[in-house]
Order: sequence, then structure tokens, then C-alpha cells
Amino acid sequence: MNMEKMMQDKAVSMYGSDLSNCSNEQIYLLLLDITKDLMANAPLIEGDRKLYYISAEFLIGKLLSNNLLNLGVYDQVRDVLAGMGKTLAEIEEIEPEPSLGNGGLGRLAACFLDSIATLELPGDGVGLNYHLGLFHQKFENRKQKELPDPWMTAQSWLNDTGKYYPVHFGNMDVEAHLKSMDVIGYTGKKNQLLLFDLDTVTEAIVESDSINFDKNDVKENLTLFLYPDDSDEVGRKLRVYQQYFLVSAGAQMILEDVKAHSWDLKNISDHVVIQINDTHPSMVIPELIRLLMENGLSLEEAVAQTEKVCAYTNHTILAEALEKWPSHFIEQVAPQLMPIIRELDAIAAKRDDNPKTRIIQNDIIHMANMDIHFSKSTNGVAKIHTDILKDTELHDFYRLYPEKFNNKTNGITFRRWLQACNPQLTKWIISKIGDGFLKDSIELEALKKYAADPECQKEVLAIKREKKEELAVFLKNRQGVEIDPNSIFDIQVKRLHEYKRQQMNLLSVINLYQEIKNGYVPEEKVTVIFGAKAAPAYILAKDIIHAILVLSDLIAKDEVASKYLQVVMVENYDVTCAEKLIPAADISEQISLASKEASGTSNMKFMLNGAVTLGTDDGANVEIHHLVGDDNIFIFGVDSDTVIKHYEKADYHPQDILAQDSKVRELVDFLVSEEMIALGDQTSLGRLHHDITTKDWFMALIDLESYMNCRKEAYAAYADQNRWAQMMINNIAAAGFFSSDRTIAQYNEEIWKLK
Ligand code: H53
Repeated sequence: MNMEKMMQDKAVSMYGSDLSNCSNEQIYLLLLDITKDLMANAPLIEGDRKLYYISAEFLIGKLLSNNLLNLGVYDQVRDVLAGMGKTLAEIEEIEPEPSLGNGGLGRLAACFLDSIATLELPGDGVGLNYHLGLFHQKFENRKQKELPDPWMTAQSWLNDTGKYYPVHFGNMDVEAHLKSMDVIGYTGKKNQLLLFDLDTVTEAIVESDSINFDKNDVKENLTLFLYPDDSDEVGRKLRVYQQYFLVSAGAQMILEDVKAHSWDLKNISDHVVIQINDTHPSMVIPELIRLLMENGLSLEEAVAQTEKVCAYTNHTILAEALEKWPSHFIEQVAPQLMPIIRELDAIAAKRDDNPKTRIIQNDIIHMANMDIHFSKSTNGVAKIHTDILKDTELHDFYRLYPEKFNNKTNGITFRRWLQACNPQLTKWIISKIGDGFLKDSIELEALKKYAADPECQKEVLAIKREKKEELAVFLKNRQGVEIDPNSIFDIQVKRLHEYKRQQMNLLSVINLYQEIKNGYVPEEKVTVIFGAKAAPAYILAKDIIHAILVLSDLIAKDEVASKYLQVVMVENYDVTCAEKLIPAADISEQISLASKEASGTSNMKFMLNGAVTLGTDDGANVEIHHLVGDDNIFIFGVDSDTVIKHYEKADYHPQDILAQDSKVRELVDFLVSEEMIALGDQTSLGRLHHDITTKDWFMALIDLESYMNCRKEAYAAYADQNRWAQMMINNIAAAGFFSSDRTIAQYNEEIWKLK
């Protein structure tokens, strides 16, 4: 294939002009067209059995580079552009990032789609097409402001299938319109991401400059936003409308597929597997049963088949994130499901007399309970997480169905998180160990023998330096912030949540700031970078963002402190940003309260790009720790058993720590100091201070002291650059286990069993 000629011809046919005269936007659009054509011609992956990965989120990121890479034409396009004095990165700036996800859950789904197609397994993603996405984060007066994120443009990766599926709500009927995107694997074969939408949705009902809209008119608002505000009842009901819309259209589409293959619905479980991603799509279980019964199966047959078709992944132990809906909501939104859910609850009661495993409790429907009873598999997403599910959180279910429980430690696609975002490091690895690791990631282990080699150490440090400079340029362009590539880049990027303890990071930065003010001269300058969106109704999370932004400005204004310390909060943290931040990081902050982070996946991306983890023994950090050994990671904090016992005994009180430790007291009180209040909002800072001093539900203070010490150790270790580079190489060498190709192969061997 002659890429230059293809691009040249497209330029003529699309714009009637020579390629050399095209603007970046024109080049982006012609590449979009060429890539879509190539994908349209790629063979669909088919088989006798098919997976549907159903999820509220698919955080797919920009697609141009990735699709070019998987089509095998990335280098050609890069070279044609280079001949014109342009880079792919410049061209990709034009592409809007689809706003179809929030955090780890959605990004995992996107990595999985890439690996499913790469392993040539027949499996499609099923989700919703949110017009305005989650939200676009803006900082105003040092606070988060939410704006609509209109990511859909006239020309995009979306295709219109022309297909519609009727969805019957209690009070109205609508038509789900199926859109699709091709998902191309690394071997050039494809699956699809299937996204339902509603034609009557009207973006104009959203107020300008906010994400407020009339939540009552479902026909106009159904697919406007991912996770519409649920602080009131109409908002919560809107979420149920979205969920039923997704599963009803999804289940109809699946049955249509089954019929098109002339597969027997009575044996649907021979041909179909549905992976339920968290509890948002759980209603697919009763909906599938209902539709199978409409197609002639008895209740018993439909239940038995559905239990064999569905598999459930649990992504959190936080009760707040497990969907529970009052039965009157379902009565109103999808009344046809209630008799089935009641039947399922009765069957559950027959299987177990423990009231805690019932589906309906006090008129509340517990989706996770329904998932576990009526699917064939329940998996956690990291070893420690699955153990906690079995031993504590879901222990009653584990006793009932030990054979259903299994672990699938998460993974990430190396195509996006190494090859596309860090071509320099990819090239270096290939120069040392060949390119076999691109197909079999465990081959990265061969890098270990280079860890102590001073020449190799120099080379990886030079690559890190280049990525730090690239990040500096990116942040300057995107946000007008200047950062110093000579400093340590110490980065925490993830959803904002108290359990992830961005507030503990903040308190530790306050400590460093105060020490510098008191005359301490750090050996290395540090740039502490945060990136996080807070759920619009999560007040305390927004207070934490405010405190970070205030502290950032406070330090920047201080002539002395700013020589050694800078705090940056990136605005609107998204996949595009992550692809720049992660390759540039020296330190990967993974500091959740032990037991609370189910897995985490940024921890894997950071290590693959040569950052060293500073973290707790939580989620997949435990497995990283095990793989790299004590010498290549900085671990601190209380362990998960201790944390779980504190919750059981309700004996953790921040007041105890504050009374004993005057330094901690001082750091926390700094939040409401005159300096902070001079730049910040007293109410917001006061609320955060009050919470940490009286409640601290996620125990930021329990680990603060050990965190600060460990962070200092990490900074000291950085000063010995050879030793540091050795740690970097050891981390890269151990990252092979975390390829999502490995995760998907395990899902397939143990749950999906696709050919
Ligand atoms: O899912 C990730 C985990 C991570 C967990 C995250 C997650 C969400 O992003 C959203 C909702 C939810 O219940 C869980 O927090 O630990 O790595 C993928 O499994």
C-alpha cells in the first residue's frame, strides 16, 4: 500500500487540492476517511460463540494513532507527515476525545476491546452514546466547574447502522438507534463497539455554561450525559431509564444476532456470553429472561440459560458504587421487569435462607445480589480484591457459590500505553530484546539483565528526560503552565475520591512547603502533579480540588518555596492528558487506603513507562510489589487487614491521632490558615478541615506520617540517578504480566470459552 499516494488522492478528491497545501484539520479528516475505509474492509472476527461486553462506560480516548498502529500503517503515515514537516501528534490534536467514560472502569473496557480483537476473539462492546459525555472540567476561582463536553462532530469514528430497537418504558415507548465504531485488533481483524442512542435527544435543553437541564423529559435528555446528577429523585430515575434503555436494546440486539446465525434460543448459552461490567447493566439479566420467555422459553428454561450466559465483574467494595434501586422506580421505568425480579428473588430465597443474599430487601433491589445469583461467574479485578470479596464483602455469597468466584487481575493494552504514547521507549526496548514482547508481553523480563548496565541506565534516563520535556510543552500549550523538566515529576492522576487520598498527598505537600519555609533545602526540585475530576454532586471531592488549587497558587507566589516545589493540577484530565503525563512520570502515586482500591490500572501504565511506584499494599500494587521486589518500589502504610478491623470495630478516630501528633495537627490546621483563606473559600476549606479532623472516613491521617517518610526516601533515592534508572528498568521488565492480552486470555480460558 502506498500511503503517500492514498493521502495525495484523498486530498484531491476531498478538497481538490494538493496534500502539501492541506491544513492540519484537512489532513486529520482525510486520514480519518482513509483509516475508516481500511477498517471497513478489515474482516469481522466471527465464531460459533460470541461475547458481549456490556458497560455504562467506554473511555476509548482518541483513536487515530491506535487504529493506524493496529492496521500496521502507523509508520508509513508518520513518515509521509514527516516529509511535510508535520507529526502525527500535531494532527491528532484536531481529534476530539470521545467523552464516554469516567475512570478506570471505562478505560479498562476500552483496553479489553483492543485485546479481545487482537486475540481474534469474537466480542463486541455494548454501551450508550452520551452526546455531552461526563463533563468538561474547567477551573474557575480555583474551583471545579462542570461544562458540557460536546465531543461528537460531523465526521467521526461513529457509523450509523440504520438499525432501531423499540424500548418500552412504563410511560412511553422509544426507539433505540444503534451506532457503531469498528474496533481493530493488532492482527488487522475487527470487532465492534455498539452504542445506543435516541434520536429525540436535544442538546439545546442544556443550560449554557453549566450541565443543568430539565431532568423530567426523558425523550429529550436520555443520552445527554454519562452519570446525570443523582442528588435528587428525578436524576436517580433518569439513571434507571438509561440503564434499562441500554440493556433492553442490547438484549434485543443479541437475540437478533442469535437468530441471524440460526442458533437455537433454547441453547443460547452455547453461543452467547454477556460480561456485565459493574452493576449499571445488571438489568440485562431479567430483561434477557423476559425476552427469552417472549420467544417461547419457560421461566425455568430462561433462567437456566441466562445464568449460563451471564458473567459479572465486581470493580469495587464500596457499597455506594453498587447499584440499588427502590422497586417503585423499576415499577415506573420498566414495570415488565418487576414480576421477573420477584421470581428471581423467590428462587434466591429457596437457594439460601440468609436474608442478606436476597435480591429484594425492604423494597430495594440489590443489583449485585441479582448478578451473583444469576450469572455463572463473579470475578474481582486484582488478587487482594477478590480475596476481600470472598472473605468479607461477599462472604455469604462465596459460601453459597464458591465455584462461581474467581480473580482476573486487570491489565492495560501495551499498544496504547507503550507503543503509541512512548515510541522512544518502545524503540529502545526493541533494540535490546527484539520485538517479541509486542506479541508476548512476558518477554519484557529479558530487560532485567540490562538494569545494572550504566550505558542502558543513561539511555532510559535520556528517554525519560525527553518525555518530561514533551510534557512541559504539552502543558504550556494546553493550560499555559510552565514546569521544569529538571525536577522530579511526582504524579497522581485518577478520579477524585476520598479513598484514593488525594487529600493525604496534599497534606504531605503542605509539610514539604513548611519545611522549605523553615529553611530546609531539598536536594531536588519537585513538581507534584494532580489530575482528577470530582463527581459534580460530591462536595468533599470538590473541596479537595479547591484546596489543591489554592495551595498550588500559594506556593507559586512564594519566592523561596517555588524554587524547590511546584504543584500543578491539570485541567480536564482525560486519556489524551494521561498519554503525556504517564511517560513523563518519575514517581507514580498509588496511595489509596489499603483494601479500598479494587485494582487500579494507572499503576500498571506508570510502571510500564519506567516510573517507580510510591504506594500502599492495595489493589494491583500488591502484585506489582511482588513482581518488582522491595528494592524497586516504595511501600508504606497500614495493611488491609488492619483497615478492615478498624471498620469492623469502628475504632478509628482522627481525633486520637491529632491529639498525639502535633505535627499532623499543624498540617491539617494549615488548611484553614490565614494564608490559605486569603486565596481560597473559607466555607470549602473549613468543610474539608472539619471532615478530616472529625471523621476522616478513609483514614488519610492513619498513614500520613509513614507516607511523608516514604516520599522523602523516594526523593532521596532519585538523587542517585544510576540506582534510580536501575529501578526504572526493573519496573519495565516486570510489567509484562499487566498486559490486557494476558487478562483477556484468562477471561477467555476460564469464563468465556470462545474459540
Ligand atoms: O474500576 C477499575 C479499577 C479501580 C476501580 C474502578 C471503578 C470505576 O472506575 C468506577 C466504578 C467502580 O465501581 C470501579 O475503582 O480500582 O481498577 C477497573 O477495574
